[in-house]
Amino acid sequence: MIWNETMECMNREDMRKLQGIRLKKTVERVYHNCEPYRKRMQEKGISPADIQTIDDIVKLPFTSKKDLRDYYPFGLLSSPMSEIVRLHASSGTTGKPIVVGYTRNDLAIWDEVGARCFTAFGLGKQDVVQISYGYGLFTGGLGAHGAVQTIGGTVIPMSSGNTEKQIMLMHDFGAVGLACTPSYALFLADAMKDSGIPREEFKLKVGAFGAEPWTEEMRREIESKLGIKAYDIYGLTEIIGPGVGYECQFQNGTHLCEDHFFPEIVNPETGEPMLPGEFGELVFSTITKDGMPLLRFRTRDLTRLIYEKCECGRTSVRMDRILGRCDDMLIIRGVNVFPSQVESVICEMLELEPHYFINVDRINNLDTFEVLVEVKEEFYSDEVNKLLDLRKRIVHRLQSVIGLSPDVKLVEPRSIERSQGKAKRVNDKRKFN
Ligand code: DLL
Repeated sequence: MIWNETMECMNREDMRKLQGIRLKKTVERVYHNCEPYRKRMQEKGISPADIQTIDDIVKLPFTSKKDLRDYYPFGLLSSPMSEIVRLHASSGTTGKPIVVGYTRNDLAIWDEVGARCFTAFGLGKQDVVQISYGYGLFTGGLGAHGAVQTIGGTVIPMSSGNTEKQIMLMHDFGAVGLACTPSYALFLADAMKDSGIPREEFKLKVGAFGAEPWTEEMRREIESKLGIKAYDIYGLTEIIGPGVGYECQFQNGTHLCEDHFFPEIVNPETGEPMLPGEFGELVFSTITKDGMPLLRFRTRDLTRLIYEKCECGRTSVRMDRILGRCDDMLIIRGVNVFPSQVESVICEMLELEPHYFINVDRINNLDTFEVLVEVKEEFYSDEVNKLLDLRKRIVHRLQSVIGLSPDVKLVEPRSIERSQGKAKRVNDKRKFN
């Protein structure tokens, strides 16, 4: 099922024309209503008249997370406060959060793109959907909430936490859909097992998982543990929240709502555009928002864009899985390491649970790299020799994938702390030296 066929299946040429018209309007809006943007454009020697088609986008200045911090809280709004009906914020690792203001029209756009996602996941008005993303300033809860209501489904506004109750209501209310982070989905899978309620008594079929990077191996793990289809949903606060992109039934890349959010891929170091299909940093311009439109926002997310038509009939550009964030990348003894590489190795090994934690430190000027992995119950009590052999195999696999041999520690089942929202999987102590 497709929610908005006109937009999701528009031919490429018409889409580019539409994007051009919308970009032009947005540039005019920010130029006349938002001083920092006007100043930036003047500094670059450009005016709204220089933006006629979508190809002109490269003339525009970038916006960074730092800009959102510098103009905290409302400096980047392009609408008066009287038009802003909602605020959301995302907490950074340091200091003040990033704040986004939405007009009524922006909330309607958010509902619309969210409805595209949940429709693509196969959900509709007959379905009960449990929303276990956190409600509040985080966009996950309320974003998914609006989406499910828009398609006419029944929302269980659970929020995260209170795991036993999650399982009880999922069972009693007959939830068919579950929306939460992939790491929390795994946590709920264990809780479901512990509850003693047989799987056949749950109606759960579909998951809408996002807000953190996850791998194909993690998807398989969730799908088999929960017995559902696990779909990827992508988004970020600065742009709108969940609903910027979603997978269709072919689970072959994330379709982007490019009639609202125009994507580019640039070299993360130089900002130069990459060639179509190349990996780099994802950049978005919102081309329909009123409250806080952003031009060429540097997401720090690393991926590539896929322009081939999808089997589902949608023509929208797709995004490959997020490899990680530029700033998630660890450099250990000079080697670039993404936590997702560790995750894929761990998830492919039968004896391991899909939970891990990476510790990095620097001792005597040498980087240390430790990976804690949880061994499954049935393998943990095995003989020491077998565990030693398992450890050796993990080190070997990680060495061949990453090019570094970490110090692997096998730990007891369920000893690594579980998360109810975005998982924290790395402790890099070097930063505090
Ligand atoms: O995480 C919005 C969201 C909520 C998306 C619920 C999906 C579901 P922020 O807290 O601003 O917003 O974090 C945005 O999270 O730049 C990515 O690095 C990461 N992220 C979000 N979705 C995905 C995904 C929400 N599906 C940041 N895959 C983004 C990988 C994701 N990373």
